[in-house]
Amino acid sequence: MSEQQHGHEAAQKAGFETRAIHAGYEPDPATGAVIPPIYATSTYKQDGVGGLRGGYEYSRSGNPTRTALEGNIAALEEGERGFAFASGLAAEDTLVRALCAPGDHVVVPDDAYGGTYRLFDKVERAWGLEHSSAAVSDVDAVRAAIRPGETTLVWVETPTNPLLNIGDIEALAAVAHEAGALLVVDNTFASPYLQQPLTLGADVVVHSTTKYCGGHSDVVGGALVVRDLEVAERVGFHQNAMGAVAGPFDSWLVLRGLKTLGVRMDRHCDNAERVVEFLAGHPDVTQVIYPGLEEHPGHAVASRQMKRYGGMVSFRVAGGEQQALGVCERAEVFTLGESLGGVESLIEHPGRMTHASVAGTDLEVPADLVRLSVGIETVDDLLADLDRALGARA
Ligand code: P1T
Repeated sequence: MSEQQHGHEAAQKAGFETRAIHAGYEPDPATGAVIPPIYATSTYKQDGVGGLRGGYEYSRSGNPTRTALEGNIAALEEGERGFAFASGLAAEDTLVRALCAPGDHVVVPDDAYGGTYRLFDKVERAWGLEHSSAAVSDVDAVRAAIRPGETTLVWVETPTNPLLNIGDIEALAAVAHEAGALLVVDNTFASPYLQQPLTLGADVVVHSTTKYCGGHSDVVGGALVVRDLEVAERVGFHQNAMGAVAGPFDSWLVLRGLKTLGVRMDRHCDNAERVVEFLAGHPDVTQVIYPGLEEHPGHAVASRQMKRYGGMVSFRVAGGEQQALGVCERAEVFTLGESLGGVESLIEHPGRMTHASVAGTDLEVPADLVRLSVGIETVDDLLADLDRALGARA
């Protein structure tokens, strides 16, 4: 591993925010630049055949800006190695092909990002990988879905997208390991600031860095962090062999975003808590879903494994799908759009938007469901916007 991949030794052991700002990169010895340059280069001059400077040969295989990001996110997740990809789904596909073979079986969540389920159901299945779905909040159901000797991965999101169910990472890791499978946790909703699955026994963390890691809705990216060197080798080989890498500019944007992850997440959480309180008191809201609520079935587990409960809030509205669509369309400060985790608040209708691809499957979501990505604007403006959007009947 290069010097940069490990970053500054002290930064690795420091507090979260110090690691977020320093890990993965040391000021450039030639210029002192405190921020890694965007190395917009496809190839590198060799000092004689095979005489590589810093191990760099070709930018699919390695690029210093990407290396800085990979070292940083590995330090934040307390993993052995990080890998940056062109999107969350590219990271997922690379991971599956690195760790599974045709004929294997994986357990996937029965509530997850629709695109993740579509990847397993429409792409990996055609490659020969079978899957069964189980509720991540039900450890016994996950155990029952495992096929001993065939299941190579147990795949979990926690909190899930969009229903914010909570999986007990420690218990799920034990169940996966008992059966000789690895536990993969998609940590996109929590971000490494709120939860570090590798420290709880997970083997691989997946991120759509498009979301909280990038944090500004200006980049699409993905990442994997692993804690085992053998898994790292397989993932590294496939990252290069499959080629869905993060480019240098995208890597730079995600790295810049990560530096402020801690302060952003705290404000996302503060604002989400106020939004939850407001929605819980609104007569047209039939259910508020947030792991921070005591009545949430995953509250105790979330309190144990998460620092706070995050910036995502889902709720169901009286009046069914038409009213839910109306709320989405009437909101103004909350922008109607897919994605999440940026500084600006977003609102969406999962059934028609992010989860349209799972209609008719085990993963279908309620039609009266609205999902919020609560941003870091002035919270009173967010509450007034929701009040206006909910107030008028369609
Ligand atoms: O969009 P991409 O960067 O490829 O990441 C896919 C992905 C993976 N995992 C989770 C938990 C996700 O939420 C996503 C993407 N989700 C959305 C675009 C969304 O609006 O829910």
